[in-house]
Amino acid sequence: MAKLQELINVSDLTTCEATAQMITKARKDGVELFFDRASNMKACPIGAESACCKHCSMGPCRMNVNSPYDRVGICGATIDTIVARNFGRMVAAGTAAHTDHGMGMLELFRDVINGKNTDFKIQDPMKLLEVAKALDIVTEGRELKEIALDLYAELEKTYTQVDGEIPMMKRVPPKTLESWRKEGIVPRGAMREIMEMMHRTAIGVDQDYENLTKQISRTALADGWGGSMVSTDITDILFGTPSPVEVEVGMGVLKEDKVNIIVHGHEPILLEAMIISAADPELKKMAIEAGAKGINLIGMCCSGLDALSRHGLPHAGNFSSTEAVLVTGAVDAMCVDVQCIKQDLKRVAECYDTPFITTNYRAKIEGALHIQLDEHDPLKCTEEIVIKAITRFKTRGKTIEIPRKTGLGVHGFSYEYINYMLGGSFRGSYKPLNENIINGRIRGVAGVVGCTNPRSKQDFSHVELVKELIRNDVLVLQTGCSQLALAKAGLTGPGAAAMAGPGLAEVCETVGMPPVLGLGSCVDNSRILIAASKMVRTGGLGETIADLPAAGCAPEWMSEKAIAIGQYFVASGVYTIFGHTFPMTKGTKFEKHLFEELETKGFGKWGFADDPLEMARLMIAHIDKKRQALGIDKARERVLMDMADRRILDATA
Ligand code: NFS
Ligand code: SF4
Repeated sequence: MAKLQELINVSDLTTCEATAQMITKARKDGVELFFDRASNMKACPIGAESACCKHCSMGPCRMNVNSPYDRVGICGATIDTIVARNFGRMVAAGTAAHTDHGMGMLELFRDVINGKNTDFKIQDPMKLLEVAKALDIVTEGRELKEIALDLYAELEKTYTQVDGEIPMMKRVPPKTLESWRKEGIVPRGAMREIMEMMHRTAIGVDQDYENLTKQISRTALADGWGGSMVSTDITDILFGTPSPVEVEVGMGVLKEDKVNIIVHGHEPILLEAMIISAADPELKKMAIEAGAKGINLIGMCCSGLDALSRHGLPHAGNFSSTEAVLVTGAVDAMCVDVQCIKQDLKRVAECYDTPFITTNYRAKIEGALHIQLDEHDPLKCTEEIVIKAITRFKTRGKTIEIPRKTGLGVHGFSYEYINYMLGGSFRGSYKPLNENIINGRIRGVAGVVGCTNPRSKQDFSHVELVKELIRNDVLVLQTGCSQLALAKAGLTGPGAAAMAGPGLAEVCETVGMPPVLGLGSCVDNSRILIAASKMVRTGGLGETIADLPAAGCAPEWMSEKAIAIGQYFVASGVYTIFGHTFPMTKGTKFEKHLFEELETKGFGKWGFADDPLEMARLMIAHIDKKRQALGIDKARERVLMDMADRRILDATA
């Protein structure tokens, strides 16, 4: 163990008590975690500003981050070309991850309707009809299977369509779509957009940062309004549309007397199959015969968020806690599929005799046990994993330490449920939300999303930012690892309304909702797009998404997927702030383009801040600017005056 580790205070690495406890235990056990490596390995300063190009073997070419225009690459590429190309490739990679995941869900949907997979069935036919109708598929007087087959064929275009607009463009507010048409960025199929993005960023192709930006937006839109949106809708159709459910989160959900199985990754099929296997009476009996009180299935990261929203399944933590949870020694198996799975999980699992199993042919880990999950017969894989976990339970060592802390919160707010919750079952509508924004009780809406990162104190910025936003009457929508940060901190329960400003608190108390609404995994950011689209269509808040008093933030991001998400929010009209680092050389034309010029063209724009209170300040200032442009800033002043008046009255009473 490096000496340095002793010097780094655990409280500087995380605000998650359970993770802190496990970092301390890992140090005692002599087990290195990614926190230690992040502390010991300095980020390359040129790479951090994205000022280096290795797209051909004449290079790699490194620019000077302090005076970026004093040289060009061997081929002549300028700093703007280099940074824009690097950024474009991040967007392409992020989009590929979400769309490949979505394509997998669509294939599963096809197999279920064709009877090739009999373990699953359509859980939400109403949603199937709703999505079909939104895409102009005839539903009247037709069999569900017929409609489903048409829907499959239509949605496949999201990925494969060579030319023309993808189907989900029908859901975009008309004026927003018009601005995309004008700019030439309405996406075709994601495969085409990713291919073109990769082509245009190769040596000697597109060397105009503004032109590159168009393809960057087009690719990202093929993710948000394409691959991710299809993934969310199909997952809802297959496994049920979430509605609010109370869930326990944090490492305290591990049970000393049960067989603990962790599922970590992103594609819902593994966890859905695991839910069936964990409930299998024979396997349960086997667990009891092994001396356990039962099988305790737990999710992590986005797989976990999917199952938490849909089934109320307990969740052990976000990205920065996936190694730490193994340090408890109480995990009897960890199985993974794709994305955000640190290679070192295998080694940490070995240190604690935990079986670590990869299940997807696209994501093997050298030396790790692989049990392939066959989409046509998924239970074969998951049953085997449960048996392995039971075997491990029997031989568990004595050095188990489970942090006691858990958080309780309400999650599973689909955009459909927001509709119902605010409008009531018979007149479900976004009107009450819009009205409360117009009258100023709700100042605006913020999406706080994204990863945690060992270079940033875990959960700290997420929690402080959200606290500040709700204190200022901003309603917060959440997805991804951010949602878990807030859930652990206890801000996703109705009790959190007490921490909100007077206007937002009043709405939350009337409706009985928390001021922080968890919408699910990262592909479920598409729910935020649909909600924004509904707000525009409902009226009173402008004609495009860019007119809404709304802003987004990923304060502790780390994945290329986050960059793709950020770009589709920006292209959709949202001011989007990223924290702690940004892959951008300062003082470049490309930076100005993303951070200022896009907004003048009617899009959103990028922002950056390191401090959560500064992030909140920028977001609130933007929301207020939009309120002013809509002419509803006066209404808010009145509401605040009313509150002040009331307080004076109370004081004099
Ligand atoms: Ni999103 Fe999910 Fe978490 Fe970041 Fe990774 S789990 S898809 S990328 S780290 S939020
Ligand atoms: Fe250097 Fe140009 Fe090759 Fe990039 S593409 S490595 S800038 S020569």
